[in-house]
Amino acid sequence: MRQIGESFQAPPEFFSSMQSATHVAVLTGSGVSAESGVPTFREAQTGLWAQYDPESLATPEAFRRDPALVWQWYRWRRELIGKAKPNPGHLSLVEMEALIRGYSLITQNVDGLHRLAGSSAVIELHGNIMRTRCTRDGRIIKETSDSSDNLPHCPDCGSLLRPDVVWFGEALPRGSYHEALIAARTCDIFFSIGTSGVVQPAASLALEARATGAIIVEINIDDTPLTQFSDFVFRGTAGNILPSLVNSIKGR
Ligand code: BV8
Repeated sequence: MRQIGESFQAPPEFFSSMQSATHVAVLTGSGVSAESGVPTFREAQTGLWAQYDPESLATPEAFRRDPALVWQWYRWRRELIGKAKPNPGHLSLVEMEALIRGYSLITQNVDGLHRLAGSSAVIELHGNIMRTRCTRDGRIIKETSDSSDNLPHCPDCGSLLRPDVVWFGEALPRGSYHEALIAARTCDIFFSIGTSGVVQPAASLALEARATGAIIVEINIDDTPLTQFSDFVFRGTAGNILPSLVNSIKGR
């Protein structure tokens, strides 16, 4: 494993691997959106939400127990994310997509910032916080005003609506996860960017890629459980490292 700091140039073997790659898969986590002002998932929350652990709120049990509290949390996050703009990390991944013939962008993030940045084939493993769905039949619903209980209900069947995200204990969207697994198993290089590598099954995708001989590249500010399995580790922020990597690839 080659650990490269924020100011060092990537080694030549990194660029030769990129040049010969026919399929690159990228997995992103909340660290990629941190520089857009979106708090990372395990970062302490602020204000009213500082007393809550996101993992305790992002569950069907929490929603059953107190749907108003969970909706308040999601509305707070939606407002924050609504003001967020893609950062140089997101924009560099759009450029990388244009440089590589086969490219898959898999994200655990629910903020939609990759699409907003211009990435095309984004695989959203954990849904999208800006979408709302009916709890009865799962259809995506355009939210109207809240009813008397100050909660959004389906205009067709009256059932409670929920954010269209995957909560802990819920299965990932079958199609998205299958697509991500295929990308991990068929890529030459797998990038893991801005993720603590804790949440399953997303965290296992890098090991799936490694098992089929892919080169593993980690870009993160901290060590993670994946660091020891990575061929190249770029320690620093995605917003700094990705633009310099992509510019170096373009310049070759
Ligand atoms: C499932 C949507 C089965 C909601 C999210 C015990 C062992 C193993 C697994 C489990 C277990 N117990 C339970 C499980 C399963 C569980 C799980 O993995 N739990 C973990 C916590 C142990 N997983 C599930 O429940 C999944 N479902 O397993 O279903 C099943 C099958 C069939 C039928 C029924 C059930 C569902 C998981 C999805 C949960 N939903 N989000 C919402 O957002 O409200 S996950 C949530 O975590 C976000 O999506 C987030 O993206 C994701 C992962 O976190 P990270 O992105 O990694 O964020 P984190 O803050 O942790 O790390 C940020 C990193 O970035 C840090 O390393 C930091 O250093 C770095 N960083 C910060 N700034 C920067 C940076 N890096 C670079 N640049 C920077 N500027």
